[in-house]
Amino acid sequence: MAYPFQLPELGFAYDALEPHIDARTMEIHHSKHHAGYTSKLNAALEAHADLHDRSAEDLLSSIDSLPAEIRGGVRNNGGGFVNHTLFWQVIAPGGASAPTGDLAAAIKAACGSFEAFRDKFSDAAGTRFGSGWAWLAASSEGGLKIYSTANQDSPLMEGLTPILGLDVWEHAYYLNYQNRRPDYISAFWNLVNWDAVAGLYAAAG
Ligand code: MN3
Repeated sequence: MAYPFQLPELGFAYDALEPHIDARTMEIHHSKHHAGYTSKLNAALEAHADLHDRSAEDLLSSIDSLPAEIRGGVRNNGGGFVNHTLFWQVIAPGGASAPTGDLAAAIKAACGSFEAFRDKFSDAAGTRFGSGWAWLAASSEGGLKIYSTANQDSPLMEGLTPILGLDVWEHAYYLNYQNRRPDYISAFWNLVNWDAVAGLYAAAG
């Protein structure tokens, strides 16, 4: 997908993730926040026709080579566009509770066990100060990195492919969880679409 970027549709209803993520939060998150990043990304790129054939992922991967006057706008809003597009892909109602196959083996190699991976990811999400994301990201060699970024920064900006992300901005959970970010993180594990994450991992190699 290239300019003009369009807000992707959710693959499920706003209330499909209840009780873990409530319908009102999903509606605002998708139709207001994600829509806002999308329109602001388009606005940043409007006068730069030479960039109109580039994917948002490609723009983030080469963020340092973009014109200085739009670098911040693409970093924040291109990041917001791409990060939320991924987020809606990797959460779903009623998925498998754990990965299988190559992804399961890579997680075990990186962390020792699935439980240890979950603890490490949850810790990254819980300790990110302020707004940001927790990530499971893959290198082109198949290695995995578990960490967090600030604001809308993407693993693409450091040459990694994000395959699982958790939004820990307050707008992602505040209506239902208020200040209880750890409860939101715990609930997230009920929603991970491991088939989608495995597909992204296979494509990243
Ligand atoms: Mn968000």
